[in-house]
Amino acid sequence: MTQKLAKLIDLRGGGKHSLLKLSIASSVLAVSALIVTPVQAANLIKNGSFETATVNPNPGDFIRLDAGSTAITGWTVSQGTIDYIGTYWQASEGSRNLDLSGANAGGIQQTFNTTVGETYRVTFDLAGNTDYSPTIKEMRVSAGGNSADFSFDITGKSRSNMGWVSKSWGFTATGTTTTLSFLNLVDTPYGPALDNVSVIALSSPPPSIPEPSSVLGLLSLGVLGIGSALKRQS
Ligand SMILES: [Ca+2]
Ligand SMILES: [Ca+2]
Repeated sequence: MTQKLAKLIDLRGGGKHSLLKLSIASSVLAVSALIVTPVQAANLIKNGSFETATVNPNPGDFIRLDAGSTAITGWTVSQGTIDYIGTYWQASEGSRNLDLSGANAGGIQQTFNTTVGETYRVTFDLAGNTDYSPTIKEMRVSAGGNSADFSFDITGKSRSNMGWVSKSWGFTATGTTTTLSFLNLVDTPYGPALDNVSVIALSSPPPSIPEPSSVLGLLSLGVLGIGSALKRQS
């Protein structure tokens, strides 16, 4: 019996046990798929960590981008200039991030699909250019006709200890597309630093997570399937 079972579940073989193998494999796959179902809502922002672009800052360097630039995948520089930071200072996530000031107050934006009346949560990581004043960096996030201002104090921070903090804000969509915008509010070359942007729909239905009983049920079905198939083989 043990030998027979071992033989039956050897998926390398072919021939008469194919149907049984398919049945076992399907059960295992079905249960696996349920177990690995992701529990986080999808980020609606493309390239929220600024890791991909048509430019490639060298380590220890950065690249200045002008208004209108779409060099950073998914994003458009909306005003002034920004610095696309390579390894000049510590990123919050991955190896690239932004100084929302290039030589002057800059901004960046991205447009994505939304549902009118739906509420969304924006999260991002904020720090500041530690090279020079102002000590307090100020920036504005806006979407759906609303905005909120955030500040960051660079006191005690450095390029290797940026002190990144996570910020969040919510808005309700007024259109089928929404533009999320980040603006530097102080006209200086040493601006707020931005990384790790995410937008999720708050009222989207929770991902399908099966009750433990239904997982057990599926497992039982799989075992029953194997059992009856074994009987048929006897
Ligand atoms: Ca990043
Ligand atoms: Ca700068």
